[in-house]
Amino acid sequence: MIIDGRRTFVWSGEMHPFRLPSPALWRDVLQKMKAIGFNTVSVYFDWGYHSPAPGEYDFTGVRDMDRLLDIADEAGLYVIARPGPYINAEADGGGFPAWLATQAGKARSDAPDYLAATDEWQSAIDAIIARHQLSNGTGSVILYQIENELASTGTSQRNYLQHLYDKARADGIQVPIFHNDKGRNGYWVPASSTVPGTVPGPVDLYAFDGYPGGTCHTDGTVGSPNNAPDWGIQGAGGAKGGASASNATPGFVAEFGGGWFDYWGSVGTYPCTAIRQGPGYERVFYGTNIANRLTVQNFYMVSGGTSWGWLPAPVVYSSYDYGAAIDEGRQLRAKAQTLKTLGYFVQSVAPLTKVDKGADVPSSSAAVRIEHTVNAETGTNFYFAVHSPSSATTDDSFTFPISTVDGSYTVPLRLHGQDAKTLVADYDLAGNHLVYSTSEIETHLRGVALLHGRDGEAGETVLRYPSSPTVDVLDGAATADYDPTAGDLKLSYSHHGLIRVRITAADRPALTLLIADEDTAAQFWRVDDLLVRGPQLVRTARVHDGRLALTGDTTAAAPLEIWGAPAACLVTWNGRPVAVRPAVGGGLVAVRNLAGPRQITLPELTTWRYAAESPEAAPGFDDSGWRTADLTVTNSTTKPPAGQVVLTADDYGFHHGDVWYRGHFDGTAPAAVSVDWGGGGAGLIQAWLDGTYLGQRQIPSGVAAPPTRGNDTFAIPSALQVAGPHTLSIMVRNDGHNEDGGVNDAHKEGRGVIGATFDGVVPSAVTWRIQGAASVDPMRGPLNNGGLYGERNGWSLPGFRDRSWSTRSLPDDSAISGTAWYRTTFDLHIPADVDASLGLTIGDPSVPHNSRHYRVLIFVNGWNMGQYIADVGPQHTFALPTGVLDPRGRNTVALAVTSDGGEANAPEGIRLTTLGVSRR
Ligand code: IPT
Repeated sequence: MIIDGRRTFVWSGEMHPFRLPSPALWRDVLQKMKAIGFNTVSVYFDWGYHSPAPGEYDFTGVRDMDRLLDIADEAGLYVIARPGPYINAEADGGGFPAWLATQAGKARSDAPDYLAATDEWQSAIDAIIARHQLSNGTGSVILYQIENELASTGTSQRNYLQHLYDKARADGIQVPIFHNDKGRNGYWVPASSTVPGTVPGPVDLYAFDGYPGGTCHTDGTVGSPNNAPDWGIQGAGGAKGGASASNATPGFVAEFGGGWFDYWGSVGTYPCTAIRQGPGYERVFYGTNIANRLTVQNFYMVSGGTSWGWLPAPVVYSSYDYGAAIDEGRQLRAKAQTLKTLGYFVQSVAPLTKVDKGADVPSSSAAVRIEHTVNAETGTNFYFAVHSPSSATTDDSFTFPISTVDGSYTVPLRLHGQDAKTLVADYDLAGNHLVYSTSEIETHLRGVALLHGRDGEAGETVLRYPSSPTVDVLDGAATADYDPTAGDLKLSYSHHGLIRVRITAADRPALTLLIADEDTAAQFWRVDDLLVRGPQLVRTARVHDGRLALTGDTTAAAPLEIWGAPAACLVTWNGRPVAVRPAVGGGLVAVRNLAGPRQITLPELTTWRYAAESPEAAPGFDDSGWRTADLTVTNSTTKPPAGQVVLTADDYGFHHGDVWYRGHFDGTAPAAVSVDWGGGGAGLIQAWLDGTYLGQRQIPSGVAAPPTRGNDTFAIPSALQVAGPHTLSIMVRNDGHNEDGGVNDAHKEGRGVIGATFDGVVPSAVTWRIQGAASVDPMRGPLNNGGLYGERNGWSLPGFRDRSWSTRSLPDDSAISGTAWYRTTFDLHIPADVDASLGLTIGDPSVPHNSRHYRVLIFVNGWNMGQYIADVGPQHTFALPTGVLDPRGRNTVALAVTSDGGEANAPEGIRLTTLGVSRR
C-alpha cells in the first residue's frame, strides 16, 4: 500500500481494545507490538460493549477509544479500524449489543430498524475514528472495515453494505474502506476487479481471511503441521484464490491465524496452540504469504487478552489468550521473536513491496520447493525455500540455482523441521551490494546489517566489491574469500551465537555484518534508526541534545549494545544515565549490565468476609418491585410455548449475566417442572420451589461449538406437592448470546427461561416476575454485571461495607445451594520500576476440571474479570491487568460463588500469581 507517499508493507497485529479496560495496558501492548516489528495494529470496536441501550453510547468505553487511537499513534503504529457493526471476535452476540436481540428486522440486512441502529453506532464511533485518520494529519488510522465476513450476497446485504459505506463517508471517513471475506469466496470486491465469479461490493480494497495453521488435538497435544496455502501470486488464482479475486488492489489478508480460541470444558489448549502456531508455523505460513505478495497482512490475534465480564460468546471462556504472540499476561512468547525477525525484514527490505512471480527455480531435492519473486525495478530477487509439501518436517540439505545481474550461482541451504527461509539476492545492503546470502536479512541501517540463521546451520554471504576489501572477523568464526575476477567477497560460517564481521572497502560505507543464530537474533531490537541488543525489550528511543534516551524492560541483569547512535552521546536507560564505551566494530556498549527487577512478594488471600444470598429463593421474598412478565410477542428466534407469556430475559431489558425468575401459582404443586432455557456456553440453571432447592443443571460443554439451550426437568419432592400458593424461583446464568456468523439472527436465541411446564398447572395461571441487572455500571459498562442479589446491592464493588459479614478462610468445606459471596482486600507494594503482571489462581491449574459443582464470578475492584467453573474448566488463572489492579495500593476481591450446595462444592484455595515480572 502507498502510505504517506511511501510504498509500505503493512504488517499488522490484531489486539482487542475493548477487552483491556486500561490505557496503561494498551500502551504496554501497543509498544510491545511495535517493538516486535509491527507497523500497524488492527482493532475491532465492539458495538455491544459500547452501547448499553438503543441510542446510548456515553459510558466511558466509547471515549476510551479516542485514547486508544492516540496511544496507537504515539506508539508509532498505523491502525486498521474495524467497527463492524457485526464483528464476531468470540464476543457476546458477535459484537452486537444484546438489545438488538429484540429487534424485529433481520440483522445484517437492509431492514430499516436495523439500519437505524447501525447508523447510531456508526455516528458514535465514526466521530472518533474520523479524527484519528492519517489522511487528515491527526492520527494514524489508514483503513476502515465495514462489517465482517458477510457471507450472504443478496440484494438486501448489498444494500446494507452500501448503507454502511455511505454512512462512513458521510461521517468523514476518508481512508480506504474494505470488507473481510470469510474464507476466500470472492465476495465484495471493488469495481476495479475484472475477475469472473466475484461479487462486487461498495469497497475500495478486497480483503479475505484464513486460519490454515491448525489447532491442537482435544487432548492438548500438538499434532502435525498443515500445508501452507498460496493465496496470492503463487496460487491457482480466480475468484476463490484469495488475493487473486481483485487484480487491481494490494494482496490483503485481513485476518490470518495467529492462534485460535479455546472452549469451555477443553483441556486448556492455549499453550499448545502457541506451539502449533509457533515459530515454525510463522516462518512457513507467513513466509508463504510474503512469497504470494500479500503486502497487507494482519495476524489475528497478536494480543487477545481477556474477555472479561460478559464479553465472551458461548464458544469461549474468559481467557482470550489465543496462544498469541503476546500472551494474556502481556508476556512475549517465543513466537513473538520469530514474528520480530519477519516484521523487521518486511519493513527493512523495501523491494519486497513490489514483486512479481519470478522464473521457476528448481531445487536439487524433491523434498523442497522454491517460490521465486522479483522486483523488476530494483532487480532484487527473493527465494522462498519451503518443504514440499510445506507440512513436511524432514531435515533436507539441498541446492538451487540463482541467476541475477551478478551472474549465476548455486546456493546451498538446509531446512530442518517445520521451517522456511526467504533469501535475498541483488540488493543494496546498507550501501554495499549484496549478491546473495543464505542467511536471512533481519534488518539493516547505516553501517550495520543484521542477518540470522538457525543455530549450527551453515551460511554464506556474498558481497561485491571492485577491489579487495579489508575484512575483520571481530567475533565468532567466519572465513572470507575474495574472487578478484568476479569481485565477489564470500563469507562462509556456521550460525552460532553472534558473528561480527567488519568490511571496509574503497568507495563504500564501512559495513558491520552481525550474523546471529535465532536466540541471538531475538536479543536485538530495531527502534527507529537504532539497533539495540541485550534487554528483554526496548520500547522507545529518543535522540535529543546529544542524549539518547532509551526505555525498555529487563527481566534479569542484561548487557546493552547500541548501533546507529550519534558518536559520543550520553545514554540513559529508563531515565537513568548509563556509562558506555565504543564497541569493537562500531556502536556503543554499556560498561556495566543493566539491572534486573527486584523480587516481589505477594500477599496471601486466606481470610475472607462471607455472606450468603439468593434470598429470591425464599417464598417470602418481596419481588413486587420486579418486572412482571407481560409481553406476548417476542422477536427472539425462540418463541414461548403456546399459552405462555414471553419470558426471555432480553425482552425485559436484562441482557447479561444472571437473571432471576419467580413464578407464582396456586393449586396443588405438580410432581415435576420442566424448563426450556437459554444459557449460552456452560450456562447454569438453579431452581427452588417454596424455598426448597430442586437442583441445578449445566449446559453440556467440552466441544468447540457447544449447545446453548437446555431443556431440563426438576422433580418436586412429594412433601411440596400440596395446595398452594407456590413460588417457583429460578436463576439462569446467561453465558453469552450466540454469534451471528451465519446471517440467521442466531444472536436472537432466547436467554433465561424460554418456557416452563408443570404437570397439571395451566401455564396462564402462573404469574412471572423477572429481575436481572439493576443498572449499568457507568464506568465498567453493560457487560460487567448481571442480576445476582449481591450485584444488585453493590456487593461486587470495592467500597461496599462488609464488616458485619462473618469471616471464613479458603479453601472452604461447606457451601449453600445458590450464591454466597467472599470478599477480601489486599495491599500491593510493587516497586514503581517493576511491571508485575499478576493473576488470580483458583484451585489446581494442572487439573482442567474437577468434580466440585460450583462456579465463581471474580470481581476485582468492581471489575468482573471472569468466570471459574470448577467442574467444566479449563481456566484456573485469571489475568488481573494493571489499571484494574492497583499495584501500589489496596485492592478488593469479591467472589460470587454459585454452588450446588454441600461440602464438596465449596471454593478451593485462591492465590495471587505472577504472570511475568520485569523492570522498567
Ligand atoms: C474469524 C472472525 O473474523 C473473527 O472475528 C474471529 O471470530 C475469528 O474468526 C476466530 O477467532 S471467522 C472464521 C475463522 C470463519
